[in-house]
Amino acid sequence: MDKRKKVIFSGIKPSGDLTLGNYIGAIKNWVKLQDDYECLYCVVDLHAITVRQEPKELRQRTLEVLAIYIASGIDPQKSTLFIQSHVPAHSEGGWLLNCYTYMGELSRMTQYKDKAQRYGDSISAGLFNYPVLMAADILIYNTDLVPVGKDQKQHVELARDIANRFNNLYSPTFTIPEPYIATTGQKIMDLQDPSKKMSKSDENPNGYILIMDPPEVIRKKINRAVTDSVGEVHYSDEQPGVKNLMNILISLSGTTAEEIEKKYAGKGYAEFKKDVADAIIAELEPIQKRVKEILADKDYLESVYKAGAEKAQYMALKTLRKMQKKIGFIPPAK
Ligand code: AQP
Repeated sequence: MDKRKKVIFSGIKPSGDLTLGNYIGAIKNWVKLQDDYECLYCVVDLHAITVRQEPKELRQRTLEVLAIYIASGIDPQKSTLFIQSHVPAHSEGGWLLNCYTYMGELSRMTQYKDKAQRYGDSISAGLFNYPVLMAADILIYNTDLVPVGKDQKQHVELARDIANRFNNLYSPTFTIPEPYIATTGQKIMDLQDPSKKMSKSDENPNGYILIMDPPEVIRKKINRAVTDSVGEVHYSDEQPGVKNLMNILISLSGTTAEEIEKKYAGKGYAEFKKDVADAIIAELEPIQKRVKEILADKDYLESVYKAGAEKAQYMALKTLRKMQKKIGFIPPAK
């Protein structure tokens, strides 16, 4: 019987300060997976530079993201925590896989099409190619499951296609990964425009809540969150702003939509919004405190990402060497 724990790989780009969307949609779920799977959680700095980053901010954010992972409950003793650029096999594997990916496939990626519309000709080649780097991230660890939001499913499917192509051309090399869409952990929408997802690079700070936002800012943003003129707390697509706030409350407090509807029946939105803000603050305050402690202890943080990179590199190199051998490269002399 195969006793190997299934491998999970996931990461977040340090391309902006992390939002409540990243927390509910990704990190909170990752914590739950640690006991049952072999988990690798990465700060994907190579992905962040597909859009221009200020070097000083990128450095600070990369460490802050790692501190947020740990403060949220990801245990470095159970999961492998590392910074993507510390494991060069990601870039090398990405280059190799580029040569087994078609321009047509990449042009069909919805996220690329959206961004190309926004940036026009000034879109970087990195943004076009990034799904191939993501395929390498996944395949070099022989990942079984990739926890992603629905928006990323297409990229995992591309990784599967590339893996199958390589396996068929040579011989079985990669595990074929599956997207793992968590049943809990909703897609959190923008507070000012609930038709689009909450994003850390949004221009309007009132649209998102940051994991590190102080309590008074959280209250202000929830108070300003767009609702409607219905005046009743209903879980309905007709009331997307209210539905989004309910999803936040459901994800954080474990209550159900029915319980929430009953509790606020005939009460308007003020008390409901206050309780949503309270739930967010109760969840984030202890995390914020811990993040600050972790960031103040540079030696500890360094020991975590050093050990993580060593373990990740060991796993990744095994696959990379296999790829190189099958392609026909001469192994380096010993
Ligand atoms: N609003 C969201 N609701 C639920 N899950 C979300 N995720 C992001 N936003 C939400 C999940 O977070 C993980 C990694 O995100 P990422 O930062 O690497 O990329 P992203 O999805 O492009 O996030 P942003 O905030 O929108 O980044 P920018 O603005 O820089 O492009 C994924 O698992 C994602 O599903």
